[in-house]
Amino acid sequence: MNKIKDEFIADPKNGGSPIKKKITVVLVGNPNCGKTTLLNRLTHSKESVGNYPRVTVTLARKSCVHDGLHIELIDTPGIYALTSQSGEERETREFIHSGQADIIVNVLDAGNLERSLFLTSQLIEMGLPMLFVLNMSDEAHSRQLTIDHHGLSSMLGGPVYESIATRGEGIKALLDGMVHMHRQKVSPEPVFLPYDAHLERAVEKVQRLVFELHPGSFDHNQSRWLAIKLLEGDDQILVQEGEHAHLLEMVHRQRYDLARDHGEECEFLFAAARYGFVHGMVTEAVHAPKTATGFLDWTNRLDRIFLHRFLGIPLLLGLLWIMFQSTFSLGEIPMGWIEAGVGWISATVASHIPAGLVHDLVIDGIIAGVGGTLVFLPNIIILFFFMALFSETGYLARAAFLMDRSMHAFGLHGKALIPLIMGFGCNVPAVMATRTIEDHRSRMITILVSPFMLCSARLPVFILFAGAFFGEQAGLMVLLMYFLSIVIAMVAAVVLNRLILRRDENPFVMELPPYRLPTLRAVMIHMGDRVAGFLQKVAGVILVGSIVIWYLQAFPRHEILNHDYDAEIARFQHMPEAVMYHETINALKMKKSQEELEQSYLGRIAQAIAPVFSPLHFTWKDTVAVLTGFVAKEVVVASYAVLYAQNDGVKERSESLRRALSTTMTPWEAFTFMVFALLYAPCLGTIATIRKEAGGWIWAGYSVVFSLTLAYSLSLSVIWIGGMVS
Ligand SMILES: Nc1nc2c(ncn2[C@@H]2O[C@H](COP(=O)(O)OP(=O)(O)OP(=O)(O)O)[C@@H](O)[C@H]2O)c(=O)[nH]1
Ligand SMILES: [Mg+2]
Repeated sequence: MNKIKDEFIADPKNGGSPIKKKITVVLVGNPNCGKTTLLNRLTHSKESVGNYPRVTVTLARKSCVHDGLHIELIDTPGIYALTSQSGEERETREFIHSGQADIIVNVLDAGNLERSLFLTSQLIEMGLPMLFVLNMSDEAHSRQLTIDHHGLSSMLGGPVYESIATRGEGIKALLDGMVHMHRQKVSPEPVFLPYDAHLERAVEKVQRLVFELHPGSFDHNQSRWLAIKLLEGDDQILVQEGEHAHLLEMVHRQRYDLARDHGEECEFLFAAARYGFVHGMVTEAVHAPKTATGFLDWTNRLDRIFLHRFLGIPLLLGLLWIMFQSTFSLGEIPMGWIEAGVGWISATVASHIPAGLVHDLVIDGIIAGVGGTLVFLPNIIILFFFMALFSETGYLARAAFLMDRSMHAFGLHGKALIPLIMGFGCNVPAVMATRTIEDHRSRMITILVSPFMLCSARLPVFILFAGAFFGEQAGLMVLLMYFLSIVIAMVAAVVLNRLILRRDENPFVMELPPYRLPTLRAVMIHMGDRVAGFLQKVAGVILVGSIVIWYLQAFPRHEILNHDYDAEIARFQHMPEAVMYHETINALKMKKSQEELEQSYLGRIAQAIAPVFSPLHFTWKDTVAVLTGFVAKEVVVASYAVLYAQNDGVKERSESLRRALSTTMTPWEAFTFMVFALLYAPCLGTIATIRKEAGGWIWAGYSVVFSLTLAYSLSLSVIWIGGMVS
C-alpha cells in the first residue's frame, strides 16, 4: 500500500489528534451515472466520458488537495451490483473488497434513483464510511422530482449531497463532506436490510460459524456481511473462504434448503428483498408528478425518429456521411494553412542551414516527415468533434442499438458494438473496452476483429490517397473505407466463429441513456484526448521514424552509381540552352536520386522484401511505407513524405505529396494499397494490448497472422479485379 497514505499527522483543525495525511476515496455507482465527470471536476482531470454505459473500463487514480488534506480519488467502471461478473466490473468489486478505500462515494443518478439504489443496498451492508451523491440533479429537477435528502440520509445511514457534475455544481460541498468525514472519524450508522425470517435464520447460522472460524477478526457488521455474501453465492468470497470446508458445506446446505423451500435460487431471494427495501425507500423519499415530463418526453420523441423501423438506418448512414464529408471538405481549408506554414518554415530553415547532411536531415527528414503528418490534424479534430457529439448526446448508443440485430447475424455479441465503434478512434481502448463482454469466446472474437476498424491513425493515409487519386469523390472514398472496415470486421467475425470459436448466443439488451445536450467541456475533453494523443505521436514516434527513414535512405553515401550522372549534368549545363534543356537536367537528377535511393540501406531492405508485394503492384517505396506502419500507422504518411521529399530531384517544395504520389500509381493500385493499409497487422500498441487483454502472445500472434493474410488476399483480389475491368 502507499507509503504516504499510512503516514499520520496531527490535525491542527481537530485539537492535534492524529489523522492520515492522505486518504483514498473511491467513486462507485451504476454505469453512466456521471462518476468520471465528477472525478474530472473534483481533480481537474480529463478522463474520457460519454453518454452511454461502460465508458470507463479500468480503475483511474487522480488526486487533489482540499483543506490541507491529500485526497486520492479512484474512478471505477460502473456496476449494477456487487455480484457482477464481467472483467471490468470485477475490477471495481475487487477494489471495494480490498479495503484500500478510506471512504466510498456512492454516485447515484438522481433521475433514476430506484435503479441506482440497488447497488447501494449492497454497499451499505459493508459498514464502510460512505457518502452519497445525487448526481444529475438537474435532470431530476426537470422531471419535477422532489427528493427528501434528510429522509434518504437517515435511511442510508450517511450524508447525502447533490451535484450537477457537468456544471461543476456541488463539488466543493462534496469535498468538504469527505474531509469532514475523515477528520471527525464519522463512522457509518449500521444499516440492516430487513430480510424475511427464513433468510435471517440462515444468515445468523452462517454468521455464527464465521465468527468461530475468524476469532477476533470481524465485528458484528462485517461477519453479517460476509455471511450474506456467502449465501448470495459471491464467488470471490467463496474462494476467499475456500479453506474452511465446513463453512462452505454449511453455506451450500443453507442455499439448497432455502431454494427448495421458496422455489427460487438463494441469490434471487436476497435480490427480491433488496428490491423491496429500495422500492420502499424511493416511495418514501421521492415524489414524482403523475405524468412523465420534460426530458424523458424528449427522449421518447427523438427515439421515435432516430430508432424508427425504416428511417433509423438511413438516418444513421446520412449522419455518418455528413461526418466523413465534413472531415474531408472542412478539413481542406486549415490543411492548406498548415501546408503553407510548414512550407514557410522549411524554406526559412533551409536558408539558414548550409547545404549538407544537417540541412538534408532537417529539411528532408524532420520537417518533411513531421510536417507531412501534421497537416492531417484538422481532419482528426473534425472527426473527433463529431464523435464527441454522437457520444455525448447519446446517439452513439442508438447507433449501437440500430446495428444490434445485424451484429448478431454475424455471430458477434451485442456488447461488441461499443468497442467496435471506439475502434474508429483508436484500437487500443477498443480492445480494452471488450472487457465488458463476459463470455470469453465472444470477447476473443471482438478483440481479434476490432483492429480492422479504421482508426484515426489510418485516416491520414486514406485522406492522402483519396485526395490524390479520387478528386471530387474523395469524401465518398473515405466513407467507403469506413464501410469496408465494418464489413471486413463482420466477415472476419463469421470466419472466426467457424474457424476456431464456437458460436455463442448470450442475450443482451442495449441500454439507452436519455438524450443529453453535450457540454462544451465534455466535447473538448473528448477531442482534446485524441488531439493530444496525435500530437504526442507526431512529437515521438513520427519524429523518430522520420529521422530513421531519412538516415536509412540517405546512407550509405557515395556508392558507385551505374552511370556518371554528375558529369552528364555538368555537360548539359555547359551546353547552350536548348528546348528540352531543363527537362533533361531534371530527368537526370531524378534518375540519379532514384538510383541513390535504390542503393541506400532502405532501398536494399525494401527491394529484398518487395517481391512479396510485387503481385500487389507495390513499388519498393510502398513497401517501405507498409513496413514502417507496423510501428504506428501514422508513420505510413510520414514515410511517404520523407521518401518523396528526397525523390523530388530539384527539391521543389511546391510539389505536394499528393501530386507526387498520383504520378506513380494508377487509381486501382492506389485502392489496392488503401485496402492493404486498412487491414494489415495492428500497430505495436494494439498488439501489446491484445496480448495483455487476451492473456498471451498466441492471441497477439494470431491477430497479426490473421490480419496479414486477410489484407494480402483481399488486396490481391482488388488488383486482379482492377486488371479485369480496366
Ligand atoms: N445532465 C447531466 N448530465 C451529466 C451529469 N453528470 C454527467 N453527465 C453526463 O452523463 C454522461 C455519463 O457521464 P460519465 O461521467 O461518462 O459516466 P460514468 O458514470 O463515468 O459512466 P461509466 O464510465 O460508463 O460507468 C455524460 O454524457 C455526461 O456528460 C449531470 O450532473 N447532469
Ligand atoms: Mg466513467
